[in-house]
Amino acid sequence: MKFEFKFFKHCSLAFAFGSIAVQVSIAQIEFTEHTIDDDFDGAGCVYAIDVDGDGDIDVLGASMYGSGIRWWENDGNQNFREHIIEGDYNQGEAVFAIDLDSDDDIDVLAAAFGPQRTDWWENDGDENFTQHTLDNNLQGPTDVFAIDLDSDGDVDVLGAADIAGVISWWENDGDANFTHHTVGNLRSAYSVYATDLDGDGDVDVLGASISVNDGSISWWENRGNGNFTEHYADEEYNCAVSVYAIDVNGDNSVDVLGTSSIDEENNLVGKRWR
Ligand SMILES: [Ca+2]
Ligand SMILES: [Ca+2]
Ligand SMILES: [Ca+2]
Ligand SMILES: [Ca+2]
Repeated sequence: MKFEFKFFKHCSLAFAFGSIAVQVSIAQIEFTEHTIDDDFDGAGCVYAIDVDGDGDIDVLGASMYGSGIRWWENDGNQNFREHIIEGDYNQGEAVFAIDLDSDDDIDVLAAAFGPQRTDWWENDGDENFTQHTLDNNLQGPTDVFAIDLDSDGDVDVLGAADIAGVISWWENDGDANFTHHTVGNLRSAYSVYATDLDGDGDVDVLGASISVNDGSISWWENRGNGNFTEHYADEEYNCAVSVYAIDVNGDNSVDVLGTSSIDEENNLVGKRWR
């Protein structure tokens, strides 16, 4: 089976799942499809950032079927050249990129479900990447994200793990040495995101559960010193596969978006349900 990476001009999000919790109507915008790569088997996740720091946005991808972790270099005119970050990386569920070690270049994070790996790749400044293991104990990792969660000036890592049923974070000591902590338990955790949800200045955590009968969109209030208190954005939201948060309606409070892989009649329609 082949999947393609495509992008849609003027479009920031494309959903492929059964339902979307918040719908935003956009009038009179036309989208033109462009293919970035039509030969990336098992395309499982995509992210975009200026990987090489030349002022244009590049694309990263993780493959679920053995095509590894790759990035596509933008020449400035949206012609993309493929680079392999890691060729041997099966069941890649997630990819994310940020300057993780604070040396002013973009590093890469990824999670692989079956191999039970969460890794990061250090950029040497010329987009030569060296793999580091973040965690190989957490069962069934499904997502990875990074932000300064403890407000100490360095970027920490967040992860969701389906089989372990947990939302984790790894504390950066400032030299890219990471210590594992648990944000909270979440059955069949499938997606993680973090932002200041309650407007008190610290970063809170969101998680989506893909559980068929016990799914939810949960969030954990950051209470400081690595303590988190669980709340629900939606306690009964089965087969949740993705969560994100932003001020959708411009009222200066952050709203939550989620996607589910079931339709209103509880039929499974999502491609990634397991
Ligand atoms: Ca670039
Ligand atoms: Ca870096
Ligand atoms: Ca930090
Ligand atoms: Ca907060």
